Amino acid sequence: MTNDPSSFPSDFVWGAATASYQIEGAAHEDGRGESVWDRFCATPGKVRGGDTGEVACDFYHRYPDDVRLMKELGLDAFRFSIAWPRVFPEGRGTVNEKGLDFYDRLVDELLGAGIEPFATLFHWDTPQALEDAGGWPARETAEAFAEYAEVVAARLGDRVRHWITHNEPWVYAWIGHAWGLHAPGRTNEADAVAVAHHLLLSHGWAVEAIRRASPDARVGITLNLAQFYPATDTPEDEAAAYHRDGQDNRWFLDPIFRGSYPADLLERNELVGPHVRDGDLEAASVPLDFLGINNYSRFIVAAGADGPKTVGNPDAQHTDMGWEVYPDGLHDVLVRVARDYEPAAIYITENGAAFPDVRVHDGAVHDVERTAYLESYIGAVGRAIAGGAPVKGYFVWSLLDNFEWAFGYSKRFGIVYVDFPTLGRVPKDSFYWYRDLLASRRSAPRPPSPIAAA
Ligand code: IFM
Repeated sequence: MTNDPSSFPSDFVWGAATASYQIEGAAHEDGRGESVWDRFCATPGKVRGGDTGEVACDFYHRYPDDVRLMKELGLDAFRFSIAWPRVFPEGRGTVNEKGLDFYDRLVDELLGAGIEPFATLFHWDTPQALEDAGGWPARETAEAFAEYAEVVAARLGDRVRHWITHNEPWVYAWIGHAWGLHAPGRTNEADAVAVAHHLLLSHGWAVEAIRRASPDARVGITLNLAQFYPATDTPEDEAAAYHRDGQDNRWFLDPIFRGSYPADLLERNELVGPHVRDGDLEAASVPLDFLGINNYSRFIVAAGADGPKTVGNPDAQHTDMGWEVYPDGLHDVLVRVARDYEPAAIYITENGAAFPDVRVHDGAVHDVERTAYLESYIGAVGRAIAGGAPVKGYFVWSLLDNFEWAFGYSKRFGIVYVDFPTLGRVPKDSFYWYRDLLASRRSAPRPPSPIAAA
């Protein structure tokens, strides 16, 4: 059996994850300001089918029902993000109390249901006013983020114990600023490097701000990490894989855990140099309580005439995102990060799969592939724990089908199906599988505690 209960500690946290723009809707309610994603969605041709997050899953209004679903699922924890433009409609300055009130209500609802809130401060919805003033390529945005972190932690820190500063800074920096496929849609490598630096810097400042406001807080950052495997064992392919690992993984892991950028990425170091001031890397490497890891797939890399190139594995199963299903990749990345960076703790803050789900005649969603995916990846987590990785929790992405960024509503990641025309929720078979897994963990026999045995 892949999911041996004994490989998961009894205090392992089982959760589900979401993000503000992807589920909340209520884009114009209670004083929320415009975010870069509102602007991006309103720009023709940027998001598939012209979809937007205006309504999304309407979680803003339906959260009590969704928390009831979470309770039925048996979640220990729920990961959500806070929409910065709800709290500061103009990015900084006057606080919008009604925006904070929403998260107050959500946190109380979760705690009332016995579910631990894990709050992410930034899951990509930068206030448009800050983008207009220079955005993340400008250092002032990092300062604004630290102010925002302090205000939110002061309001919620008496009840929220787990905080994540940023979600996937690589994605926000590169896909949003070099590739132009995400908001704010810039296409400049130098901007992406500056953004990454300011995200790292603001992360460090925010950790301090959260701890000032809430001394018992446990704070971390979430990175998208994947293993890069050389296509062959030639030195060229090995070097190509190491290079890609540097660009995507080490460019964030090294500053956070070692206080330096990886020296082998020469062009990147030239670009970042002008942005790095004395003390920045000390700030970015503030000791953390945990590292969040989002993982979905792996990459195979070969040396090419124009540099490293990612090659596919046509024999493997792929999800609706075109991502290879490769649970060993999660195992390998966990073991490698634990060995090379020794984080105090790791949470898998996202893992899951999009498949083209349909409701059949009985109204149910028989998402056999997602269930198999989750089972195999959770099995990989168990093996990584047995191999010494300090993994303390796992959050499935996602609780609900939701707005999948540039793909709009065309990709379904939820374990709960959302019928977008009616906004009705239909738990999929994977929901019931996850519910039963969580229930079986709770009832699994535990080794006698040393105190009881003494
Ligand atoms: O939907 C996203 C999420 O916002 C960040 N991590 C990856 C998910 C799937 O693409």
